Amino acid sequence: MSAAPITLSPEVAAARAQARPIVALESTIITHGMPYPRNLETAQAVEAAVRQAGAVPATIAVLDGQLHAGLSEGQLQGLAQAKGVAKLSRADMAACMVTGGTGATTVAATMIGAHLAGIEVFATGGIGGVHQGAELSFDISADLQELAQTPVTVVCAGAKAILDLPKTLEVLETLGVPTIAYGQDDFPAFWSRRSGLRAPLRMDRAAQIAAAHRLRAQMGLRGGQLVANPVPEASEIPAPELAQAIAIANADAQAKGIQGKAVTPFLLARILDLTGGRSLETNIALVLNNARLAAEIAHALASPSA
Ligand code: PSU
Ligand code: MN
Repeated sequence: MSAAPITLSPEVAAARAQARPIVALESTIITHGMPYPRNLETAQAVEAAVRQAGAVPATIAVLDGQLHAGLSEGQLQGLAQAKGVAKLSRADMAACMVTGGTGATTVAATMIGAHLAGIEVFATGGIGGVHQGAELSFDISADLQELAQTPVTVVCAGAKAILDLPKTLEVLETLGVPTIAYGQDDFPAFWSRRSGLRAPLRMDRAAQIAAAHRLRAQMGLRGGQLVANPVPEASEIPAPELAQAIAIANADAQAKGIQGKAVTPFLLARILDLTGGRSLETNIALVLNNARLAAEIAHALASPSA
């Protein structure tokens, strides 16, 4: 069999060889989730937070046809400023690579890249899920299916209330994805600590999350785990304050006939506008918080008892 079609940065390759903790990071948040230059500053700060926690960051992206785990400073800067970068999921990753394209990886594609690189933990902001009105549009993110089949533990801050959260939890249950709230009973809702919905599972320690990851593999259970880590209290925007912006953003998307891959980036940009940039500060705080928890889980996985 030929080697996995992924290029590890020297730092990631060394960490793999020495079985040191590594945290994968996605790139769609950089190209489609935040405006320049905050996207670049955030990507750099998240990598720094992972290093500070004693793990190695591995940002995943396709650059000129090459799938990378671990980007150089120059590669990260280029991606943050590039225009027209593709947003890649399971369906279009290989096509982008064979045509020499450049693409940012969503949660689904980052899980695939992480798994190819031998990385078991991945930190992001929010995952894709079931969109409001999905009973008509059928818009359900491929992230959910990926969690059901690729063995990577994904640390997020829950899912945004731009989605239909009860339906998102239902689909995760149907697919057999362990959905674990960290340190509380409520499923967090990205900018808000609470969604008002009880999470199916709760864990209070990174070591437990790592142990469950290991045990699932030993039992031959397919797929990963979803860890929902509430945004730090000081940075949260309570759900009622966002309800109006979310309603407007969803109505605008419908009125403009936004479809497919364009839906999530459209909603994110619209909410940023409608909250006068406040949502971005919360977004940055929660990604950093997730990077720290992911590093703790990576440490636990790298220790022999896990
Ligand atoms: N949700 C967020 N921020 C994001 C995304 C989702 O709060 O940046 C990005 C992630 O990369 C996620 C993708 O995997 O959007 C989901 O897109 P879609 O809904 O088209 O599957
Ligand atoms: Mn979609």
